[in-house]
Amino acid sequence: MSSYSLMGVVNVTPDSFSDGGEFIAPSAAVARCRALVDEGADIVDLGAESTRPGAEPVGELEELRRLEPVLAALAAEPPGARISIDTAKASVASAAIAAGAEIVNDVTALRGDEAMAGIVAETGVDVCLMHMLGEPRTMQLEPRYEDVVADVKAFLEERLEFACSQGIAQERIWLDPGIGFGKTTAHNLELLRRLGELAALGRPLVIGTSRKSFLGRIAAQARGSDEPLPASERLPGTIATCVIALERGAEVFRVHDVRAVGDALAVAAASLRG
Ligand code: HH2
Repeated sequence: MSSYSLMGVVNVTPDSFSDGGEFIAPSAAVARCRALVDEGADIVDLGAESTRPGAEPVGELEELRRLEPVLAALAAEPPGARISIDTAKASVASAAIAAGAEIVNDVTALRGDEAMAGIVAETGVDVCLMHMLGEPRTMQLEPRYEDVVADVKAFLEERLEFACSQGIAQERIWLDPGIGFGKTTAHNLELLRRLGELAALGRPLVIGTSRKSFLGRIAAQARGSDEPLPASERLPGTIATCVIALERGAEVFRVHDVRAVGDALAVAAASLRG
């Protein structure tokens, strides 16, 4: 991996928190993948089940129905970036890998489907293991930690060990603190501030702050307003947090706005290098 990678988000969903419904038509999703690659995405992360707070789970058949035409079109004409599949279901990961996906982004960190670890091990793809407290439907109801960074670190360490015990090569594993997944604004900020403690685990760190609601809450507060900024106005906060995360060792940036974040990270990286 170069010093960092840009992972562009493509949500083939009717209900994602920032772009739900925009890319549910297969042609729109495929066009979005190609546009994000033009913007500089090294990876496109395709997902067909929203994990926003309060989201209801999507069945396997529906998830496959949304993804299959998109995967087929990308297999017929590869987009020029690695394809990642954002799913917790082994059957969906398997279909995506058969169509050319090289990364499994599992927000349950191999806890959602007991067949997932085996699929990842057998196929030798990369896998992102993310921390989440609880499940999307309920995760924002008063999340509590002893010490959020220590708790997330212990979880990721345990999941890393589990993945290796299932035959997944350590070099294939990426880790993600799961910004916004069962976390308050204070938890998210502390994870960002102390990200170096997670980088010490020695595996590439993925960070996903893009357009998340805590950014809208902080910016609104600074303006003296109680009304959080909408997702469409959270790009400045996304950039600020990505730059901080880069400085603290993150390597993969999962974002909706690839061009803008890419430009910001290029300048930040050049400054950090001196
Ligand atoms: N965040 C979301 C989804 N998948 N995967 C990783 N590894 N890290 C994240 O932070 C992460 C993720 C939520 O964002 P989005 O896909 O835009 O929304 P939704 O879940 O509503 O589709």
